Amino acid sequence: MRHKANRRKFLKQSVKSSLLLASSSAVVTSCAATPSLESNYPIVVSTWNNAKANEAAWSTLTEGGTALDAVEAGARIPEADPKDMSVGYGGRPDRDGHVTLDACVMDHKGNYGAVTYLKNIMHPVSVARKVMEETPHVMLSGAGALQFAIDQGFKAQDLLTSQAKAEWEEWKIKSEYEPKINIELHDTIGIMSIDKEQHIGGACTTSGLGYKMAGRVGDSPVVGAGLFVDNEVGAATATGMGELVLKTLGSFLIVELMRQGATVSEACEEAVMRIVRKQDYQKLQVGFIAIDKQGQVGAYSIQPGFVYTVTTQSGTELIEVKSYI
Ligand code: SD4
Repeated sequence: MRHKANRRKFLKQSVKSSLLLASSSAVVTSCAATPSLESNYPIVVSTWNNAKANEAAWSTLTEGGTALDAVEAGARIPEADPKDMSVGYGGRPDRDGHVTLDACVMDHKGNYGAVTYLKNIMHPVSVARKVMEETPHVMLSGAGALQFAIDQGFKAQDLLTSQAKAEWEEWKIKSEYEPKINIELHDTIGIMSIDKEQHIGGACTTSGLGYKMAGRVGDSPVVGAGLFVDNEVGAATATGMGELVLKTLGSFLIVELMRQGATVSEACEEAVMRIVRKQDYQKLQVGFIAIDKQGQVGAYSIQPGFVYTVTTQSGTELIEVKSYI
């Protein structure tokens, strides 16, 4: 079993690293800053098949934008796309027919901003950035988030498209709530970038699980769950069943494991293992992607079918992810 062999290797490494961590605080910095052999940045990485988002992010980088500018520009692409039914405009509604959005951003200084349960605003990622930059808070929710967005000049509009409405009406006939694995292979976008200054930025945006209960908030806007960036170490983001990610804080875990010496892939695999060891995972999907400070990318998921998109100077590639099942 490959994952067992990897786990043994990783656990050995992590014991070694925790010994180091215990013996000297200076080692923490050197661990964190230990460069891997190859540098692979500027880079943009996103969950699922999000080539258009990566290309928008890449253009932003090439025009001199920061990693944060890049991930915001990237995330806005599926948010505005009515065909992407897991993000922004055209997203699947909750069981009462309301499209409610969660999003966050995090920058290389460790700043973070988020919105949850936001209705009627096409670009929650940009509102999240405004929360980060223009308020003394990190998270605004519901009516307060909407009021803030409007005060900041965002336009309120109906986000329920006729297609999403028709599917919801069909769903209502039986009203059976069952999250679907890998819906149409494009889903919540988690996007991370390293710019030419080697600064890391990340964003995550979603309409959450289709037909969720009114008021439900998932992992995507929660720091350490749907996204975490630490400029000394790397970044991670999650997609899939948010409840599983929230119970294990996978993105924070991945970054901390990398800090202690795990490779990007080992860290992602361990985050999945934390879920499968404790939770009922058989019918659910969670996928993680991560980058280290040098731009090395790793990923792992519970179920097969998860992919991610990576863009570097050599172009854009879609990568299939190894899974536990
Ligand atoms: C959530 N994690 O709201 C999001 C949904 C998602 O792929 O990522 N779907 O739980």
